[in-house]
Amino acid sequence: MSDDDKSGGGGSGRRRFMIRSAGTLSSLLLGGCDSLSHDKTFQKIINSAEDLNKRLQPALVPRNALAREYTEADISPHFRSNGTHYPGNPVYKKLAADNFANWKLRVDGLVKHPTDLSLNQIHVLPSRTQITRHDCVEGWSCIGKWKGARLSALLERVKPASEARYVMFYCYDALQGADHYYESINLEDAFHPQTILAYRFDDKPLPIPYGAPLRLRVERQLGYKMAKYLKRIELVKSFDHIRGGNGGFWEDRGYEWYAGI
Ligand SMILES: Nc1nc2c(c(=O)[nH]1)N[C@H]1C(S)=C(S)[C@@H](COP(=O)(O)O)O[C@H]1N2
Ligand SMILES: [Mo]
Repeated sequence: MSDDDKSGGGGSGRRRFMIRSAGTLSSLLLGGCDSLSHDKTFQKIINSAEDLNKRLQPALVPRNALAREYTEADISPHFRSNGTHYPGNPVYKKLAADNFANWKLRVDGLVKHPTDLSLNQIHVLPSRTQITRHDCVEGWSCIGKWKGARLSALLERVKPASEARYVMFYCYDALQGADHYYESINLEDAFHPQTILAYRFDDKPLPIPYGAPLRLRVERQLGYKMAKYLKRIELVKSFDHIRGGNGGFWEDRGYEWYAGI
């Protein structure tokens, strides 16, 4: 295995408690992935929880704190799949039928070297393997083992321009009338050691329900940040002009952008 940085972490007990309280508040308020998002009172509550998160998070989480990691014995017997389980569009179906041999990841936007990478090219980037807990905003968690290319390694290769501030992820699946799922993270999370583009799950090639052939893992945030079925990565200065302007599919439907746990 070509990974390192296996130590756990996550900060002192008190700090963790405070962070968890802020996270729990928003999880209690966030009922499920497809309800409440158009309710005005709900929106107000979410916005205040978001303010709380934004104020606590930078003060309490050291820049590179690692999300907790688990052992093989902790792995959930069944890992739930959520949101899209199998993108139904013909383009994705064709890629899947060819075992993703013709799939490529487009990386562009504010980078010096825009590029298209095949899965094989992604497999040879510096990687990391991690057993982590996935927390969905709907209130369930599963522990699973992921292996993927470090997003930092990919970014070092394409060289972000100095104006770049966020990494946008665009996916193959359409849902609820939106043409594609999309998400974003800031550069600090993008360069975090546990942020990987995962291509293996449970020591096997990433199965379709979990986002084949490539999905984001960003372990200090909730599940909806972790875009599956990746198609394109774009570095941007701001996401104001992208779809609803809130930086993600669920964010455009009322969820907070920084979904810290
Ligand atoms: N492309 C895409 N990515 C997605 C989703 C989705 O519907 N489409 N759902 C999100 C949500 S809400 C969760 S909890 C996780 C679920 O990941 P899993 O299916 O591996 O459990 O994926 C996230 N990423
Ligand atoms: Mo989720």
